[in-house]
Amino acid sequence: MPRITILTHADCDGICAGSIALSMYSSARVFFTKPVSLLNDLENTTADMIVITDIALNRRDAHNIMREMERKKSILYFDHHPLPTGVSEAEVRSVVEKYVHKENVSASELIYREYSTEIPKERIWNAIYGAIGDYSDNTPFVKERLHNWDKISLYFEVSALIMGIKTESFGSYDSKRRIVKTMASGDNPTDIMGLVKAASEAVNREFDLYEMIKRMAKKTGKIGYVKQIHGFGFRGSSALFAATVTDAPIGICIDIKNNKIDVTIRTRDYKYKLNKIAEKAAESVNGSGGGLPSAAGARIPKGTLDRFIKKMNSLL
Ligand SMILES: [Mn+2]
Repeated sequence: MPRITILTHADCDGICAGSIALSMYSSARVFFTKPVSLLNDLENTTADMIVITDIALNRRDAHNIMREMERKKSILYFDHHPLPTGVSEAEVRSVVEKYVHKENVSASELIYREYSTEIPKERIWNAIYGAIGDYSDNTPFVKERLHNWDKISLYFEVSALIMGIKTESFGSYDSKRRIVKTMASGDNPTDIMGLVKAASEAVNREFDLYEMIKRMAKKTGKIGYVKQIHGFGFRGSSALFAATVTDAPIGICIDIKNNKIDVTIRTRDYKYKLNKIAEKAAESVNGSGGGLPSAAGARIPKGTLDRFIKKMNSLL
């Protein structure tokens, strides 16, 4: 039997897309990765076939990743992130067996549509959860199918998933792998022991977080920012609240550790293309950045934060 590995993102869309991939390839092993680790994880994967879902190509590694993809025999790649500058869809397509790429559609919808006739039809729920989690539930495909089910129940399920995985109890890759397996088998997020309780704790923490950010956030130019907010899953909310409380269009949450700085970027104004801004500002200080137009991130070297923020402001 061929050995199959699924490499997916550890957020809601990634978990849902991974669960659809696992419904299709039930013998596969599931691992989580992210754009900055994809190259390394690909190099270390020895499977005969690799399914990649919801992982962007970042500009720094894109060419090495494509070279590695070409070296591997069989790669199926489902993603919805914008391609980095200088990389074309045709180039990616030429190095993989299957490439399904479309922006403004969740990775979960993309992979579900590919396999819909081969997996149980209820897996559409997983696709809908991924789409809602990704703020991509306004596509014609998802909108039409939302009508078939009780929308409120689906939103409850996806809220349990998104908020639950923000807590320590579901922070590990092992616990997220358990969620992927449960959802691949046809169970729902609320069937996962402890997830609903964790989600309700996360909601309470998020209200507390807002109060804290109100006291801590500062503003420079068009950017509201906060530093060193603990709890990994809350960085996106922290960045957004930093924008909200400083009345800035853009908010960032800064996490400094050892010799690198992780920056999470969110906006309240969807006219900005945060992925492009993150990419350019990070590169100006020898870091790397990217993501989605409305939710992006960057990793930059220690000591470059002021220059990074200045560059962001000039790009804005
Ligand atoms: Mn994702």
